[in-house]
Amino acid sequence: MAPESYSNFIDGKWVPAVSRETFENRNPADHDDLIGLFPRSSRADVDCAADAARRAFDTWRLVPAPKRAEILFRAAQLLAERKEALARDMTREMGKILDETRGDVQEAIDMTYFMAGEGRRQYGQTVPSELRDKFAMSIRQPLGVCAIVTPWNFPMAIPSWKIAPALVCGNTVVFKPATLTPLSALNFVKILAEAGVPPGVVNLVFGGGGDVGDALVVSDATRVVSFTGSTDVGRRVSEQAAPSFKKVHLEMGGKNVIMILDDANLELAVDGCLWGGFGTTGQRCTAASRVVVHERVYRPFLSAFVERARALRVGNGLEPATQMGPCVSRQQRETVQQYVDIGKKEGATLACGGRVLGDAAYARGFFHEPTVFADVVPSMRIAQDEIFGPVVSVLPCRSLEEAVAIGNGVQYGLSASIYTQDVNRAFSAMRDLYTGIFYVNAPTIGAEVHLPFGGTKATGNGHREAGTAALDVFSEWKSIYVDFSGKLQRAQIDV
Ligand code: UN1
Repeated sequence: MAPESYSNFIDGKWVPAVSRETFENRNPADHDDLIGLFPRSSRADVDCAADAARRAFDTWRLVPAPKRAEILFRAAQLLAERKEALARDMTREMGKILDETRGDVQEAIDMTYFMAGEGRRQYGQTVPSELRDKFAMSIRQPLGVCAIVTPWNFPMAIPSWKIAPALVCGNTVVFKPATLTPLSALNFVKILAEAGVPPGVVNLVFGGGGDVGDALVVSDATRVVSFTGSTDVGRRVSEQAAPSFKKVHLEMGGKNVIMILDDANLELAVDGCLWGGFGTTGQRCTAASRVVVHERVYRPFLSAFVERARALRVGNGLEPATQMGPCVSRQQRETVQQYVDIGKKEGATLACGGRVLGDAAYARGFFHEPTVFADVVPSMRIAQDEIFGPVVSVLPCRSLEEAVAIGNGVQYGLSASIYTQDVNRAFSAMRDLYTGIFYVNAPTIGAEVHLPFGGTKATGNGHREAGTAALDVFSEWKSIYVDFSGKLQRAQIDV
């Protein structure tokens, strides 16, 4: 049977790439399973999409925000109705277990409802004027065409974090999803169209970063670029966009820390580290890839954690018993293998895992054992680099101060967490960890859609997505002065 062939979505129509070229989408748990062929697009396709988005902006920006929001509300309802099928498609194309892909779709539902609510808010300010018979106020205005470039690890949640606020603010969109997860992107855009998003308002262009992504970033038509992915690519996006002064929102790497103090509830901490470290096979920017443990509880923590990591059931995410799916691709698993070698060479203790799972049941997928390195020193690369796989580094510490210093001692600043029963120490760590997100007695993952999401240092460039903070990415301020005195009134003149 010929594989299913999918199209780009430009100006409300499903169209192949101008070149007619395609790429394959395969299941990482079973690479014999070909999900479909998707357009390998290029600059010509991006130009068509950007042009459609530019034209659509002229009318979409004038649709009242509460009306735009009604369309989002309908989209959220459709997502909720089809949640199970969407989650299954997602597990099939990127591997994480069904419970997690259900959570991914749920985040998209939550974000779309949340932004639908913003259609009736988007508050500005009304302030007293310096002058009599004059009003002073500010409103949010849309910027135009937004380039939305998203990763494969949250194939529907992250697109929704960007597209829903972009639309409710009155912008139009050209969306380039990761080549590893095109089906979930297509499912999301189909639902938006079905909910009533007019032609040209959301355009979907499949293809690689070097072709489609770069063309979008440099296009004269795009006024915003919102990118989630690696720090290296984010730096390139930033450089390419700089000459045109377009707004760039970057959400990049993480090397997140869980700090476990000597008074922690260890059972809870072990659970948190397991979920934070190996959820999504460690392929989250919020993954708890470092665990810093007070020396008084280091040994008991380590043995309990290793025992639980060893017992994790790895397999196809579509099977209900599976607790951890495959790496998303062969390349991603190779990166994991390289870091296992690096960790061993650096002198860390391989406490469990460390091997590719390749025999019988695993032969057709990109499986890797859950891996724990112990006695890790902060300067080691496994404690510094974002690995994006099922590898957790455990480091000993002697005090809260040392834990905080280790926590801050990386180039990233996304998420951090502390396990302690002491409210004073929890608050002081919360203040001193220079990250965008902080958790107490919970792992580094699990951010909710109505609070700002993002990080400091090499994780971001000062913006946040999610919550009302996202409106700041997708709108800009206009200050308005209305003088109804009927005569010349002069501000900024000494009287
Ligand atoms: C990501 O890994 O890029 O907080 C996003 C979390 C999820 C989102 C992660 N809600 O872990």
